Amino acid sequence: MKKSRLATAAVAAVVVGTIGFSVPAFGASGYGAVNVEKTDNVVTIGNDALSRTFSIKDNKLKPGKIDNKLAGKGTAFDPQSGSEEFVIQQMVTAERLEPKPGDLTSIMPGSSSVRVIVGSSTSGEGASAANAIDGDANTYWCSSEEAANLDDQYLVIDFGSNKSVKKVKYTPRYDATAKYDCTGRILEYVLEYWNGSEWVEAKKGSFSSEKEVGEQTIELENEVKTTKLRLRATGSYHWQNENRNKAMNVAELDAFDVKGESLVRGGASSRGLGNKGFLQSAW
Ligand SMILES: [Ca+2]
Repeated sequence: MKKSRLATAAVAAVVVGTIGFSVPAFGASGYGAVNVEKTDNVVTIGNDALSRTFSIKDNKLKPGKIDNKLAGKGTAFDPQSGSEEFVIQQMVTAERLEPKPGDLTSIMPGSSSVRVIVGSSTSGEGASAANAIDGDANTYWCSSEEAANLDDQYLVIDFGSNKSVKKVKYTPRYDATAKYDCTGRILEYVLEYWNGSEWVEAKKGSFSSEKEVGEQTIELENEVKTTKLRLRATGSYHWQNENRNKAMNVAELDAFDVKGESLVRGGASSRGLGNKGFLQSAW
């Protein structure tokens, strides 16, 4: 059995291609416009001259009956069972920004790629979301400094598949002068995991406020199985008191299983996903 992977959005085009004629030519031949109709799991494409049905049951595209209406009754053709079949695969839908040149633009469902999704990013240069999981403590992501509070600020790590998480390590932004006391250093946090339908609190607590203390560990009492982790700040540092609790920064965030293996950096195919859901950079 021949199988091809198709994006749902391209099914109509493929269906027409499978029929073996072009829509404009067929439509202009005087036998009416070509209509595409879908009833339950059957798609019918055709006009007064010719039509063909396709089954899309079980997310598979399977060519069905060809009906040559011009030749009169009895000229319908049913392909043999299993003659040809395509797998229909849904594309991921997401709000997207236009990608920069060279960036990847779509993510296959079930991909093993690790993605980062954030509530916002500061307009400051070099603070993109991808920096939070690039393995380099010298690069960082920081949420918008324009925010009035921390309510809409978060960083999600999407593993792309189910993982068992036992601990998480957070490293704040570092600066040679301020040390770890940079804008958005997280002082109070809530760590949540996705249970398939909603976010569930895994742990909340405080990070050290010592300016010399960098990487800190959140150890979970019991491992949680999840596809996504979300880190939210409920308290954060700013050198001006009035600007505290408005931004959060992450130089590095990593999650580990019970054996201590990184769930973010474990695979060579890991990727950073930027603001609002498109891949910003690869490493
Ligand atoms: Ca980094």
